[in-house]
Amino acid sequence: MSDIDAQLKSICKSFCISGDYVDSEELKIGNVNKTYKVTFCNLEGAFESYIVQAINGFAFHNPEQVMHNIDLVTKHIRSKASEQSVPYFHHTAEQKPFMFDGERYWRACDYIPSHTFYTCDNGSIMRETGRAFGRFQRQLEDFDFSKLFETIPNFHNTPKRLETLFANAKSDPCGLAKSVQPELNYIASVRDEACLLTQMLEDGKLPLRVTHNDTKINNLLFDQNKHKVLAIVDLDTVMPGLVAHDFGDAIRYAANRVAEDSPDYEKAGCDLTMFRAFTEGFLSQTSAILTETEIGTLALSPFIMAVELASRFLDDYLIGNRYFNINYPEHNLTRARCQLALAHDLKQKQPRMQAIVHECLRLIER
Ligand code: GN1
Ligand code: MG
Repeated sequence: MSDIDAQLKSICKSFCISGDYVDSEELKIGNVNKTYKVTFCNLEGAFESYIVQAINGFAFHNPEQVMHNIDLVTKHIRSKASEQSVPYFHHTAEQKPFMFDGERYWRACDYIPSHTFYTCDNGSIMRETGRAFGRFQRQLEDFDFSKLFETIPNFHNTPKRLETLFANAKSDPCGLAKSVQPELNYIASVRDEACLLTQMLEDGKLPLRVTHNDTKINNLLFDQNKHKVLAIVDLDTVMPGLVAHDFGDAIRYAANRVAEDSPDYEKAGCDLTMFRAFTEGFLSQTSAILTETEIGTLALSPFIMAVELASRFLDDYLIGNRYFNINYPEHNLTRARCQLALAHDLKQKQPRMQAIVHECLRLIER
């Protein structure tokens, strides 16, 4: 048995998972944590698989708080007995949803056989994606967000993200700032607009809610027929936030014509048919709970999320790739350029996107 197999076996035993260890496979998903699918053979001879993850301690300084949030939110959602659920996390003999091996924090949840999308050009899948993230908002509408820790402080504080980027561009620890001057100039030129959500929150114009904060379509598990969402996963960043963060991030990722890190970034852009489908689904679940001001921020939010994430990728590139997992040295730069190309396109499409939000709303209210 390899070292990693022995380690995963022992971690699963700490979570009281019984049966004979069969094997493990590293899943190359997510940009932050390390993820394995681990299979056991139970006493009846059937295979049962689990997702075992090491929480990235650089991104999450307090994994116990991350698991506290996940525990509360998953219990709340499960109590609603909706058709759409969340994964079940196993507990140790001490009733903890995590274990610390002296170096890293680990957790284990049931593996759910399902289908995952990474991009989407199908209207009904996109509508279901909007419904799923909207349903998540609705399921948590009566949850008191003050029970949650802010596990990554200022996660969607765009002004702070930009300040960090410009400060690191100035100190320039790896001598790369000059090579990304056009990207820095673009971000500086859209600074006010990109900071609008944070500004409105500070001005008391927008309410805090419980938000997922990582609403990529690949964080939804679809049934094998690919029609319905079975579960919403990756609850690491569940925190108090703005509805526009979840809406905008979902569009930024799934309605982009190319992948988030595509080197073909001149092709990046928002597919408005997909935007409309997502918006229809999302508002079908949330129109009754959102304020008029919140609805007014939806069309701009994908632009804001694209600029914010571009600044995070660019910042990580400038400081030597310390936060995001990368597959090649310029990976973060490619990601940043792709997000900026998308932002440029989203800015031009603002009037049409605003009109689509209002058309969808009229359809639902009719
Ligand atoms: C990270 O690791 P993953 O893919 O779940 C990041 C998100 C970014 C995303 C971009 C904790 O999420 O904020 O939007 O990459 N998560 C954290 O793909 O920083
Ligand atoms: Mg995530």
